[in-house]
Amino acid sequence: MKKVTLALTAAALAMAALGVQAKTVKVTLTAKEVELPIDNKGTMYRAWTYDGQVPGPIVRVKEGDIVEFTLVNDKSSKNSHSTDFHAARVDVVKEFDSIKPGESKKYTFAATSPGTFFYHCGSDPMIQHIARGMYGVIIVDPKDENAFPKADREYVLVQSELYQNPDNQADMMANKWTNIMFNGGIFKYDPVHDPAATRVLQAKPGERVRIHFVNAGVNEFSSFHPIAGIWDRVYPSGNPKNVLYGLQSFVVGPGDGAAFDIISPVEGANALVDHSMHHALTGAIAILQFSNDADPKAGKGDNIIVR
Ligand SMILES: [Cu+2]
Repeated sequence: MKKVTLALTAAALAMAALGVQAKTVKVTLTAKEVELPIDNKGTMYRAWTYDGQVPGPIVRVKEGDIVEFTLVNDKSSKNSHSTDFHAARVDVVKEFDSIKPGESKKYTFAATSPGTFFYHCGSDPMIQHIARGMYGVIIVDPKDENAFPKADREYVLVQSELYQNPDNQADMMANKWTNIMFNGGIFKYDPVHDPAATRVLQAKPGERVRIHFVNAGVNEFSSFHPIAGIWDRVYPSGNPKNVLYGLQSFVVGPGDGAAFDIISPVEGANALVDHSMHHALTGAIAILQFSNDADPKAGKGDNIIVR
């Protein structure tokens, strides 16, 4: 308890220095080892997850918030787990260390930088904990609500690699992946390459669509490109102070993130891909369908990740 109070005080002081009234946001994630589908046919995979989902739940806070984070390692787990938030500035040894099955751990950090950040398990061997699915996205919205042009819709996409045998670390170290996935599924949002796919991303022509993109890796870089579109703006790390205009592709390395804005003047489809072709053609394609009939709820609120 004392530790938490001290950490809170330090975080509050950091925010006071920024002249920000800190709000405390409680976030709890539970490490769970479960079977999950990795394609549209329902092929199951022995995943390690946060809250039984890959990617884990989206954590969304505002710049200046104090995040009071609790990790629970479910008692059914067979492994120790941990959480590394890229949006945090803390002590790696104290805050990011592992807890055993049945244990829980709390730490606190100040969300001082706005952006689209990766979070992941850092327990040994980290390559396996991430590759099996222990990753997600924390979005820190800027405290200045006008820092970004307003997005009409937002989507989260996390890129990752599929290693056929989740117990084979040697294959992970040797980069012997078989598929590249968005949001934990092969061609999850691509009915063109997989007729079993039932989901796409949706928007209307003229709308500003913001893709919060994270590359969970574990090894491959992503050359993220909208086929038949142009990124109107790209914000490296998702920070509104980092802005690039009119890009065809932008490279996001393993463990990195960025926000991508796109606007289509016409109805029709764009295909969001990792333009490294052996990545795209093994699963890293997501259709963004622009239609005047787009579902008004898609890409808003809790629907910014299409499960
Ligand atoms: Cu883990």
